[in-house]
This record gives sequence, structure tokens and C-alpha cells, in this order.
Amino acid sequence: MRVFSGIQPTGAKHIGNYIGAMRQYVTTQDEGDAFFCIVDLHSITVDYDPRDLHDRTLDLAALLYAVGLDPDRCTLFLQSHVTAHAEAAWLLSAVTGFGQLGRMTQFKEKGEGKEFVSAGLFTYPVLMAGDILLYETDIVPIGDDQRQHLEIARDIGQRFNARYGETFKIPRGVYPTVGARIMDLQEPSNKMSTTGGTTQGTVLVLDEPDVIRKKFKTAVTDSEREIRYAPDEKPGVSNLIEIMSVAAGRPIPDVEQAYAGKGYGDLKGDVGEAVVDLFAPMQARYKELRADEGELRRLLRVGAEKARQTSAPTLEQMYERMGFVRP
Ligand code: AQP
Repeated sequence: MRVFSGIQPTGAKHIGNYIGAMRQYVTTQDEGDAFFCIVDLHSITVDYDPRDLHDRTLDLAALLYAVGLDPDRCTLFLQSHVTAHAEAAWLLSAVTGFGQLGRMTQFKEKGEGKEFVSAGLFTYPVLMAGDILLYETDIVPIGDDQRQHLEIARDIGQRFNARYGETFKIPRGVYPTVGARIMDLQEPSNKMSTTGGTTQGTVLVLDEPDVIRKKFKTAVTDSEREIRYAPDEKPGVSNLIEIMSVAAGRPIPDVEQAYAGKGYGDLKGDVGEAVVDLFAPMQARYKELRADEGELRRLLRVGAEKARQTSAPTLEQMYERMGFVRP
């Protein structure tokens, strides 16, 4: 079984990225032949700083190894190291509807009120479709916010197959049963987000322990003061229960039961501690790995070579089926 997922190197990664995506990467690397891609080409679709992109890319590689990706059990690589991704995006744009791209929620949200909206922000899902389809992917572990993009990737693959003949395997998304959409601690009706969230409501994987504790202590809940899991009615408390469930490795009903009759302060304090304990070993490994940039670059070169070999036959087939004269 082939696994593929991508993650952007812009911005510091938060607990939503960890719970929705990275945690699933770690488990799926043992369930199949797994490819994880640091999607640096996607990061230039919104305003960004080139120096920042450069450093964050290496930061993210170190972080992914630190949370448990093993270079012997999966392939981690940079999207820009494998030119097939950019080529596939152009070819797939021939079978992507302009109207469908315009309906993407992320495009609308990220473009709203901006003076400059790049064409790349609009065509982003085409690049993402290529990322996934090139690898004959069976499953894509992602958070809930990527559902719409995965759907369009499937549509694009199906349209290509119908127009040019069976070429792509049509992948399915895999979402965590708990924590597929972690919410901002300060604005619990919005998802925790790199670009759209509050600083105090966004818990970073690399935040200092005291910063993590404080962010949880000041989390917004509600006035009812009853600890109960009901995401629609009580988004703040339910979000804390989900995070506790993942961080402590306990099912949601267990967490609910453990806090029955207790106050919000107890829950907030304990979730903070559980997250500090969860991230502490990852933070220590991150520091070690990030210090050896030569080794990080070497591992990424090995990953890119494997990704090139795996994606090349699919790209070649695309060119041939589309009628291009090959060299
Ligand atoms: N709040 C979240 N809860 C659960 N999963 C989440 N993911 C993102 N936010 C949450 C998942 O993380 C993976 C990598 O995301 P990304 O950084 O590559 O891109 P993104 O989705 O754009 O990240 P953000 O933080 O959500 O940034 P904004 O809001 O600025 O776009 C994906 O699998 C995603 O589902």
C-alpha cells in the first residue's frame, strides 16, 4: 500500500498539524510504502520571506524526523527536488475546471481582503493533485481542512483517466478519528491555523513548556462550567478533551469521566502538562537533529532520489498518453 502526504514548510508547526497530520505519518509509515513531502513549492502561493522559507524547510525536516519519521522506514523529501511535481501540475491543469478551483474554501479564505492574490493560490490544488497522483497513492493521511483539496485531486485523476486512458490510481483520504480538526484555543470556533489563527491560541510543537502551559491555562471555554464532549455546543471544552485524549492516549469517554464534577481549571492545567510531556522528547531530538544540517541535507537527497525514481514512470505515462513526442 502506498501512502503519500505533504506538509508546508512555512510557519512554525502547531499541535493541529501534529495531531491531524504528523502523528498519522508516524503510524502509516509502518502500514505501507510511505512518502512524505515537504511541499516547499506550495509555500510561495502567499506572501513569504525567502530567507524564512529556506530555514523553515530545514526546521521542518528536523521536526519530522524528531516526531518519529524514520528514514529507513519512509521516504521524506523536498517537493522542489523532484521536478516531476511542477511538470505534473502543468499537465493536470488541462483537466482541471476553472470553476471548481474558484469554489475552494481555502482559496476564498486566504484570498479574502488581500490586495494581491497570486495565481498560484488559485492553482494550488492542481499542484497538490500532481503530488499525490504521481506516486500511485492509495491513502493520504491528512487533517479535515484538506478534505476538499483531496476531493478535487480525485476528480482531476478521474477526469484524466477518462480523457486519456487509465493512468492514475484514485487515492482516498484518511482522517484521524480524534483530532482531525484542532481548534484555536482563543477562538474555538475556528481551526488552529498558521496564517489565520491567534498567537495565544496556537500551540506550537516547539513552544517552551511554560508557554504551552500558559496557552492552555488561558484557553477560552464557556460559562456553563460542565466538562462534556459536545463539539457543536461546547467547542472550547471539546477541543481540550480531544487534545487530552491524544496527548494522554485515553479515549474521549474516559477523559470526560475523569473530569466529571471537576472544574475547567483542572482540565486546562492537566492538558497543558500532558502536552508538555508529549512534546518534550520531540523537542530534545529536534535540537540534536537541527544542529547537523549536513546530515539533514544528505537524508533529503536520498529521499529525493527515491521519490524521483518512483514518480518518473507516472510522469512519462502522462506525457505519452497526452500525445507528446518524447525525446
Ligand atoms: N487545526 C488543524 N487540525 C488538524 N489538522 C490540521 N492540519 C492543519 N491544521 C490542522 C493538517 O496539517 C497538515 C499540514 O498542513 P500544512 O501546514 O501543510 O498546511 P495547512 O493546512 O495550510 O496548515 P495550517 O496550519 O492549517 O495553515 P493555514 O491555516 O495557514 O493554511 C495537513 O494535513 C492539514 O490537514
